[in-house]
Amino acid sequence: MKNREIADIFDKMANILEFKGEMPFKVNAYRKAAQVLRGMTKDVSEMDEKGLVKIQGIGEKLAKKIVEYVTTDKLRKYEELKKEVPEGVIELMEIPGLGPRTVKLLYEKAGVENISLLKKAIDGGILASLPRMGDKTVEKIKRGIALYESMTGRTPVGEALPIAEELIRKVKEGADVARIIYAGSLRRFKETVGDIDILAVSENGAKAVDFFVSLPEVKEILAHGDTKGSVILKEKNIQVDFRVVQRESFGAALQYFTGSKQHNIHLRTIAREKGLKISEYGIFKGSRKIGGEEEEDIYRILGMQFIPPEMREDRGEIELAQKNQLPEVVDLRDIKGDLHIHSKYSDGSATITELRKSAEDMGYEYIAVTDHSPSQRIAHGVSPEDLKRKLQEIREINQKPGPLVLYGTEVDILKDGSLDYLEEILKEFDIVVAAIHSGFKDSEDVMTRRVIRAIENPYVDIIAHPTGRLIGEREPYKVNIDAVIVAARKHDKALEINSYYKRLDLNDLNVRKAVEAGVKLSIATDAHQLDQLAFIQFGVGVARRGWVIPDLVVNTWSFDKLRAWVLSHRKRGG
Ligand code: DGT
Ligand code: CA
Ligand code: CA
Repeated sequence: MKNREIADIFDKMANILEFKGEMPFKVNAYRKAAQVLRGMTKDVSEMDEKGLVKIQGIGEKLAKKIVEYVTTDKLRKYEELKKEVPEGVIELMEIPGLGPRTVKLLYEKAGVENISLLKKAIDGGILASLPRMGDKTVEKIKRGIALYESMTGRTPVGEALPIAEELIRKVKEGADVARIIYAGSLRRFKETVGDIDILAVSENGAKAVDFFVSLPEVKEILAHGDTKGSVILKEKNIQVDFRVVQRESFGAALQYFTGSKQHNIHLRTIAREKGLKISEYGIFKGSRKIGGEEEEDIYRILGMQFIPPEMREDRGEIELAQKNQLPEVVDLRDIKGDLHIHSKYSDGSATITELRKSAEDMGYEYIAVTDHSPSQRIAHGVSPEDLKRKLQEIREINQKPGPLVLYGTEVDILKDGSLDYLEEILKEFDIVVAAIHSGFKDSEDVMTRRVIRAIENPYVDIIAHPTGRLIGEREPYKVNIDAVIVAARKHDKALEINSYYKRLDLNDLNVRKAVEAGVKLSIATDAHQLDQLAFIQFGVGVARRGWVIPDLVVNTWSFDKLRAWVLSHRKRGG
């Protein structure tokens, strides 16, 4: 969607303006507009200037710019700004922890104008000698570079998926394709994807490829043949590989291009042992093709269960499928509710009534509205007085038919591991999610103690985003996750799989550890806007990658079972 393309440009413009020392209100107007654009569900290309100005956060000037980009695919002002600063400097501002002001200092005092010069300045000790640059800051910048580089060329799954879905929709509409699907790491729901792989069946492959590479989203064509087109998109510079195959090899091609590479290599070895051969064209006995139109053919003929794409990482899934012992992993359809959502009572943008309506549309039986506690000042933690109003509102809402709204909180775990509400307040909640939002730099011992003390608290049911990482932006805090898992098991508490696509926390490997220990999990979105309730699919993706069965997931349970579980903690006193 144009919205995201424009939002990215506005953010870059804000950076450049700030770097140039422009007035803060100008800079902030661009940042604010970018944020608004990202939160919108309506496509700006379908709006005119008048409609745009009506949106809060978009003034007349910015509305004009949006229209300009929609109609000309360019923004003159942005092109001009780009010429005023070196390209490398614009990239430097993308590094976590390196805002425009620090970059300006580095540029002016040390001539740092790209990442490689920055690294040299760090290694040569030049950086540490600059004003306002202690060893600690330099360390932080070093970690920021490492995070940035681990992401370069990779896109979070939550950003790649809507892009892929939109491209598929357009190809379906405009080209003659009988089948079309995304494959690769995206279909495996890996947390970041290197590129998007799309596979289609068409009677007229060359024409379908022509159509694909000519889409307006395309910035650059890397390859353009009769059966394959590779392009770079304007949005995020993400690469997309589009392949057209024959109807009779669709299944084999889908299996092949879904990967992972390691999974496929292992399958090929098994095929060879059986005197068979698999390729993107089919499964063969000698020169005779014995299957490949459907993906299921491959696994069946190899003598194993069908393996869900998310599990195809060669982490033992093939051995289990051969023994018919593959776990039946949780599915989106199993989810009965969302136990971590923010409303207007704290920093969410929706009312409880609006949230309930969306939950109903999603077919949920219940949702928990879990606003922040008071120590989260920036996030407008809810005061004890406002909690009374909130509880009253929820009781009234629950009188009307619809999903049950649970009175919840995301309470802060304080420095010493105690909670940010007193017991008499905590005991009123239907469900308590506890989380760390401060002291990220504390030692592993301190952090682990904090989390475990929270787990031991009888009022805590779920630990939210247990490691605190933000993909490409912030490392996890130091916490001994094995010890946390042991404590969660002992006290029968759940660990969250936070589905916000920059968190995905616990990650797939930690989820797998939790599953092996028999620890319960909550797959929740941490939604701050209505449309973020749909992020649940990313959490389910992580859960499937971690081999989670539905029984372990507390929000696949009926409300009665959930309620009994919560009460059991309080009864046991821990
Ligand atoms: P990515 O894009 O880096 O996130 O990861 P993938 O898994 O999407 O990798 P990609 O796009 O390079 O290739 C898509 C799939 O195609 C990959 O998962 C497996 C298959 N594939 C590609 N190249 C090879 C190869 O050289 N050998 C094998 N066995 N499979 C390959
Ligand atoms: Ca890929
Ligand atoms: Ca690829």
